[in-house]
Amino acid sequence: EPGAQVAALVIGTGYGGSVTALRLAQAGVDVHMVEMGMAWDTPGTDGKIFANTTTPDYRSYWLRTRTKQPLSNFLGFPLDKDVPKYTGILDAEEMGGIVVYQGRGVGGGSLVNGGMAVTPERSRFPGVLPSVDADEMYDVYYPRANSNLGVNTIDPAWFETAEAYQFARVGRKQAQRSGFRFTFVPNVYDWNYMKQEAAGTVPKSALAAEILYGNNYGKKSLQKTYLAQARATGRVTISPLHRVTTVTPTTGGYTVTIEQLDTSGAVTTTKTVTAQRVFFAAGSVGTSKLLVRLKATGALPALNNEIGTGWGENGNVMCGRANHLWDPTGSLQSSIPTAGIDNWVAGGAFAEVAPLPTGIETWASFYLSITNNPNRGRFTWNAATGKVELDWQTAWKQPSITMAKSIFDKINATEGTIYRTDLFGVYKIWGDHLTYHPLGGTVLNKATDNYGRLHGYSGLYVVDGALIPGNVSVNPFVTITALAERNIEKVIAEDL
Ligand code: FAE
Repeated sequence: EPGAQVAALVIGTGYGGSVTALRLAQAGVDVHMVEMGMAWDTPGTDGKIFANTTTPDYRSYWLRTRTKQPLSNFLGFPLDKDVPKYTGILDAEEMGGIVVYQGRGVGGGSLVNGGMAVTPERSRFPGVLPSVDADEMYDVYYPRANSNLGVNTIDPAWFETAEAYQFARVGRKQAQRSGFRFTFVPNVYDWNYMKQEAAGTVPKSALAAEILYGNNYGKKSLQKTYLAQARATGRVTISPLHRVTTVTPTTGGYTVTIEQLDTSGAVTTTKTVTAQRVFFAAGSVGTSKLLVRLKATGALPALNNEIGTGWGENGNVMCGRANHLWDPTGSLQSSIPTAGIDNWVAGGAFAEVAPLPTGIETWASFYLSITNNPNRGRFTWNAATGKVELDWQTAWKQPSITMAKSIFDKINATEGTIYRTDLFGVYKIWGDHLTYHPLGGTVLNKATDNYGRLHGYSGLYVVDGALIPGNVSVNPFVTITALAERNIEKVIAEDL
């Protein structure tokens, strides 16, 4: 309602936002969450809430008229197609030198991601978040995050026989023949549900190639975990299709301006509310862009000069390898990855053995590598266009390619195989134009204090992936969740 007052306003409903809302509500605070994407609780024209990865439709992309599939080509043929402009689930945000993929809707990235729930090796943690006490994280907050997210691991015996994981067994065999460490990767997908999918007793989701545009059954997205718990407190309300545009101080808190959108992306109403406290949880890109603009345009001029800096892409780079005809990866591939090749210490790369769930035999092995790319971008305000830009160049991925090659050049040499050149264009080996893991831009202990309190303003907090300085060494959402658990506990104890 116009002129409404709220105790706590949370911008965004991804990992950081969901943890924050739940813990505030449990501490007795009324919370209002504002989410620019849709609620994703109503079936579409085909009776399903989410579209399949193999058949993108109006639900698949955030306000685009043409799909922008991460794997853009197959056998040299472009795969993208026209779709109606709609407030769909996956944003392929083109930011100069990089396409940043992000989830849009209640649940944020948990709606579209692969569910890989990885806690970084403890020895690497000081390199990830140097100002954070590692003992506390590994004794308290990582276990709390894993338990609340519903993280579980594949039954190793089932893995050995499952038709849908032949691609991963081939990946293991080849990794081990080249002397690399192969590890199982935990997930928030319900592995028991997947077993039932394989047995044909329940509707299929992972085994029907659902992933990028949402998952209709077995994945425990935030809607089923943190957000369900938050709603059950009775203290949390969520407004989907509402986008925060401005936050500025007023007596007793902050005036927050919010635009209501229709499903074409048009603004139908503009509202203002007064919030005692505001928690920025719009994701690394969303939070950083908002704060850079608010600082530059005078809404929050006292924010410090660290705002917008220290952004990284978790060193993401993709590639495929061509296998021999006698090494098929299977026509049925689960869309949920379950394993990785760990060459972080020697080569700076951790590679997920990823599925290519096309429904046909491809003789390809596909990998998403997370690498120790040292390059960092920054967000800046362009007064002429009235937009925030990201300073990042595609060439800055070269270290990532070199690190990924530390794994795949060796596997190719051992196996006598070559890279695929048909997945990202014509004669293009490396998917170096994109990231799934934007991190940083409002870094902990720099733009904020060591618990996410923004310097310059009391009552303003950053609680999401924007706090993490660019790289986690593994998939990021467990670390984002655990850090949010740590920070909100401190804020509740000291600030309320
Ligand atoms: P996030 O989840 O992005 O939530 C931010 C929310 O804020 C979104 O719902 C936005 O729509 C909303 N928002 C933005 N701006 C506004 C505004 N102005 N007003 C209102 N709402 C706004 O942030 N990570 C893993 O650990 N394992 C994986 O297997 C994995 N796979 C991935 C696969 C894909 C295709 C993608 C795109 C990501 C994947 N990730 C994975 C990354 C992971 O989803 C991501 O790090 C987290 O979702 C980030 O969490 P945050 O809370 O920072």
